[in-house]
Formats: sequence, C-alpha cells, structure tokens
Amino acid sequence: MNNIFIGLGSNLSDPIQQVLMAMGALKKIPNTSVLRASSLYASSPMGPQDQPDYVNAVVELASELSAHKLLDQLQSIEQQQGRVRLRHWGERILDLDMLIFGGDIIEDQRLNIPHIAIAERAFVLYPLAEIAPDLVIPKLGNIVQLVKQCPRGGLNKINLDLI
Ligand code: ROI
Repeated sequence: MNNIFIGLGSNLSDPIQQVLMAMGALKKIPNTSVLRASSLYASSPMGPQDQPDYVNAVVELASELSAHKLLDQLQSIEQQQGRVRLRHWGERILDLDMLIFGGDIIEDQRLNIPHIAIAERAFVLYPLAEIAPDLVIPKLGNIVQLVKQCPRGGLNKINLDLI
C-alpha cells in the first residue's frame, strides 16, 4: 500500500503557489495520506527553451486506491487548477505525474509505472532522493546510483523563507 511517489511541476500562473496548492489538494484525496513532501526546486525547462523555468517537487503518498483511481484523482486536481494543454513539452499550470506505485510495474494506455523518464530527469530524481534516500525503484534500481548518473543541471532548491 505504501511508497507511492508523485512528481509535481508548474511553470505558469505563479508556479510556487500552484505546487503548494496541489500539495494541499493531494492531502484531501479520499483514503489517501501524504507521508512526505520534498522541498520545492527551481529547474530550467526540459524541452522548448522559450518557456519559463519550472518549479518541481515530489510527494510520497500512502493510499488504499488503485493506481488508476488515484490517477483519476490526480487528473481532477490538474483540471481544478486550470490545466490546459498548449503544446507538446510546453508550459503548463500543473503537472502531476505518478512516478512509482509501490513495487508495481504497470504498462497500459494510461500509465507507465515506474515512470520511464525518472532516471533522466534531475528535477524528479533529486527531490525524490531528498525524501526517499534508500529507495530502490522497480526496473531502475537504487536511487543513489541513479542520482550519481544524472547531472544536476540548472536545479536549485527554493528557500521559501525568502518568499
Ligand atoms: N522541465 C522541467 N524543468 N520540469 C518539468 O516539470 C517539466 N515537465 C515537462 C517537460 C515539458 C518535459 N519539461 C519539464 O513535462
């Protein structure tokens, strides 16, 4: 039932507030609790460079919901915060990606778990390592090893005390 990890990302409409608001909304999902939340990180965009920097974070949940029911909830939070699809790999108000669902491997139309891109994305790996330094990810391996192989790039912890 444990070790569900969600990646959060935003680069539009006050991204820090969007990510904090999404963390609040995650706490309200039925039969689900938030166990840990990472710091917020500022990161330069992966994809088209003519878009604002992102704010990223990772949250750990425990839930009695199935992966697909939880995905419905994540998508409803994205919609509530006004997500619109503008262009592929483009700017967005809120992205909630299910990264890991316990030891499950899920590959279907809606879900790819563990999320394929975890290993290549510093903005996912570093916040994940912050809250789960001992994690071993199905198919991908040890988080420490993955972090070593992924340059940090333009990723910086945001100090919320200064904001
Ligand atoms: N780039 C960064 N830095 N952070 C993201 O959350 C993010 N999300 C995306 C793409 C467009 C791939 N780039 C990103 O979906």
